Amino acid sequence: MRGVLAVLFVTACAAVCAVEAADAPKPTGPPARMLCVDPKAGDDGNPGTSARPLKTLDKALQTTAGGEVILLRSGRYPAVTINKVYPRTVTLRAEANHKPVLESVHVDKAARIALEGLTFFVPDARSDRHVYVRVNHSEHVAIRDVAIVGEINDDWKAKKSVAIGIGDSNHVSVVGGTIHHVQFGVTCSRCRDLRVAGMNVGPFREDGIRFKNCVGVVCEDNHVHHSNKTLKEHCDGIQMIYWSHDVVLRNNHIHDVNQGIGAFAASKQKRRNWRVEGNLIYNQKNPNTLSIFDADAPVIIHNTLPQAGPRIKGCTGAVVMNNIFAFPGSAADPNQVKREDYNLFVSAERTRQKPKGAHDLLGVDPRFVDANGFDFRLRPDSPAIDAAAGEFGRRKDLAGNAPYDHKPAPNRGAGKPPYLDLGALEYVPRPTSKPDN
Ligand SMILES: [Ca+2]
Ligand SMILES: [Ca+2]
Repeated sequence: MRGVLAVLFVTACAAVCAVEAADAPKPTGPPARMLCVDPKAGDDGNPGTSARPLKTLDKALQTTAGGEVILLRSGRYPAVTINKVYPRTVTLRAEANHKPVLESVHVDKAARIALEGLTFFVPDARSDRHVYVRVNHSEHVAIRDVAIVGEINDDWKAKKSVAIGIGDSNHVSVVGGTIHHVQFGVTCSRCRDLRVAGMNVGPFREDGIRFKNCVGVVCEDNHVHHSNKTLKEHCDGIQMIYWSHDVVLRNNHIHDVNQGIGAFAASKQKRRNWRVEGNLIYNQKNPNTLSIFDADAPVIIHNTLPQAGPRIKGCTGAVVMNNIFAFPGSAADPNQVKREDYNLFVSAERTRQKPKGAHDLLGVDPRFVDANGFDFRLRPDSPAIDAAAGEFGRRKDLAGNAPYDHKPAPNRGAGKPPYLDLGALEYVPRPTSKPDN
């Protein structure tokens, strides 16, 4: 069943990438100049053409004035720093059918840089805390389809490393890559306008994706899995330390971690404008599966927590709607929750207070396809189908499916559309040709 979800996620990631491509700024002016780098056959005295490539990435960066695509051919590249503000985007891209492998890229006080399709490796003589891609004091940086592979050996959990570390930067996107065997996957501190989407992160040691003191975060369609469960401390799929404002955590698939989504005590100011939508979290070690603390009016909708309830603490005016939870957890604290309704609670046990929504379902089996096999899609006879409040502008789910009107199920939901499903995965008929139907 993991395979089923894996297929779902390929679809989701493809959708994300398509959206991202559509959002990318359209090139203006003359076509981008190409500069070729070949660390084996190149020469820095060459003009950088396909027939006569440069040898080093440093030389290509010195040659660049802005707007170029630097095509990297197979080979190993030492650590490089990019510290120019370019007038047009400079793209470092793996040439087709080539696999350039880099030690690290440091984007420092720079602007308009794109990294595409690059692979990063562990240097032979590594520092104690290796950062593969570091972005500091920069803006308009796009990191797409990178592969960052840490040390795959018995002691990888003891090594300190950050796959992608972003600090004090604006307009940065990390889309569609793979990260594993590192301490932290993607960390972002004191940034504005961030997008982390379609990433596959795991296994990792401490946090998969982490935000601290950021404004304007979209974190969606990520698959974050397998933290180091032997550590007692906070090891979250997605962790938000201190405050961050204007945050969307949407359609993330998180499993086999210590904790799922953790937004714990914000000491200095309450979090503002949070939307936690459509996340599927299971096989967590600690009870902190979805913890939202110290937020003003967070909107918590369409999440599926088949083995847990949410923890809402120190919040005001929370909206908790359209979720599937194993049990109510602390979601029904009347002092913190403004609206709670249209949720399905599998079990009435461990209930601190009774759910207060008139349309909440309590002690009801959601009829997952195969809960033991971790397939948390809905069966066609699920009571969660066409039963949600449709007023929150829910679009596609984490499998890329739009709201679907299942004709045999009465539309018991409210608002528009009245046929939205509870939880993270919208029911859609599966192709009849598949053998498991
Ligand atoms: Ca539906
Ligand atoms: Ca229907």
